[in-house]
Amino acid sequence: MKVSSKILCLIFLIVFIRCKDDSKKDSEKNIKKNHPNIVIIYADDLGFGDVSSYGSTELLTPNIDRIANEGIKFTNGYATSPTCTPSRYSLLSGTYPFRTKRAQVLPGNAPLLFELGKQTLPSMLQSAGYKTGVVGKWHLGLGDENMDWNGKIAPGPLEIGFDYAYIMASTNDRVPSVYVENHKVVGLTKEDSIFVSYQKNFDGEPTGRENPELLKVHPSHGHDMSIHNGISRIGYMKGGKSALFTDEDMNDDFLRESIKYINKNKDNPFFLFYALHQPHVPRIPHPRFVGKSGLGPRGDVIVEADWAVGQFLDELDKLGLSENTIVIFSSDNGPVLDDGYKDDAVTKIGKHTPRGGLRGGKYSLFDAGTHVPFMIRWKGTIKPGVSDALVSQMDFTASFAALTDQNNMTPDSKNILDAFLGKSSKGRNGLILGQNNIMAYREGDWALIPPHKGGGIVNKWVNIESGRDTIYQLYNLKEDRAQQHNLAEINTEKLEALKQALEQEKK
Ligand code: NG6
Ligand code: CA
Repeated sequence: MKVSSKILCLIFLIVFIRCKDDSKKDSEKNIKKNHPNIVIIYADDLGFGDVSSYGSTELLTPNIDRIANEGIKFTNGYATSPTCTPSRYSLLSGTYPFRTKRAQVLPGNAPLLFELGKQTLPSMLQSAGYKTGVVGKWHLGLGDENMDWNGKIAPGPLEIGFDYAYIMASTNDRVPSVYVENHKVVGLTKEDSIFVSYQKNFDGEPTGRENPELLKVHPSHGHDMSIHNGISRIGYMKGGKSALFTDEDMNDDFLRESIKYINKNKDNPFFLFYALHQPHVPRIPHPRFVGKSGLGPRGDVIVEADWAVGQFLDELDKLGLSENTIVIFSSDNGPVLDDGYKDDAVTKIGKHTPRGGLRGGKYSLFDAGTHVPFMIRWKGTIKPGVSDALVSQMDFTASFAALTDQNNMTPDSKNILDAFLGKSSKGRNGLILGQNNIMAYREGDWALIPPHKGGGIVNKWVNIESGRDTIYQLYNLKEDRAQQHNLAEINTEKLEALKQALEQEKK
């Protein structure tokens, strides 16, 4: 090579490296573009009427109310399903639960529910430069068919877009009663491995069925298998004593980890899915909250959760992040009183109405199954107010993709950012509620429940109307919030229109 061509090559190389460097800087610039932090605080089984800003007078939630009063309170906010797993699945995947057969209440040893490689809310935000974390209840499956709780627990949250996870392995009423941090059970030692079965008990291990004398809380239905902390649960487990969580401390554990997470990530845009375990069963408040509500443990754990929300909001203030953080508060499904333990939820309810005048509750296709408290605060950006727009948790992915210049690649999430930010009174057009073949449809002022085979009128274990019937049901929620008048035979035009709209939305 001649000297001149050598010099030419060198110049070319320098130019190339500089260009590459510039484009790297550009993409870093894009990422650092002051996107707001996003926090979703997600209660478990909290009803539309369980929050004082939504009308509760017997049970006060001053801290949750702060989010509603300083932000937008949605009067038509929905989870997609009346149970936990499908609602959480659609929130994180932007996909209707009915598209995935397994998207229903999962046992504690179920493999991860998500299909790897598909966009999720956290993976979308990762692409926008966010640090993403989940703390609290998961209930979306972990690992694969051959999961060993003593080894590496994967795939899980880290494989679907979270950078950090500190989660309850399943639910507080399902074994294993442990937390998982990233890929490992927290506090597990080599000398004391943990074993889990949903088929049969381990030799010599007590159960709630056979050893009620060991219980501090007794089951009312189900929940009579392995005992831990004086509470029998669903499923069997053995060993792992040093790893087992203490129900009384769970609220403090999740709060501590959430606060740690935002402190660690305060210099990045971050996303935190802070999934509270209250007021799901077993309802075991820390002793400092016992008796605080006058409504028994169900009320007490709501007071406890409300306190944690207050601590979390205070921390955002302390870090100077409140103006740059979107805080969402909602619930995964509607309320239930007796959900399997004798915990006075029914006897001490007094005048409190968890469903807040709606019909049904958890597990129900009636409105209270999915119509939940739903509020969004973004101090200094969102003008406080009330919105009647139809909004769903499934729409976070597309809406926050729009906010952060990303593409939504999920099938069902809709960009309703303007409704979320209070700039528009129009949310989504229609919304399918439920999972698999058990569905209802909400559009405008209307709710449609197509006929269902079987399914009792009242789910007798929990004493909640299932909403399922063998005929079409059509309700005008504006005029008839409590769904007392089935208009299917009177307003056949509306019925036909909604039947078609439901079919269209399913596509
Ligand atoms: C039910 C449980 C209930 C609760 C629910 C899931 C029995 C008898 N009932 O099967 O206690 O765990 O599943 O709740 O076992 S959810 O909020 O996580 O969806
Ligand atoms: Ca739930």
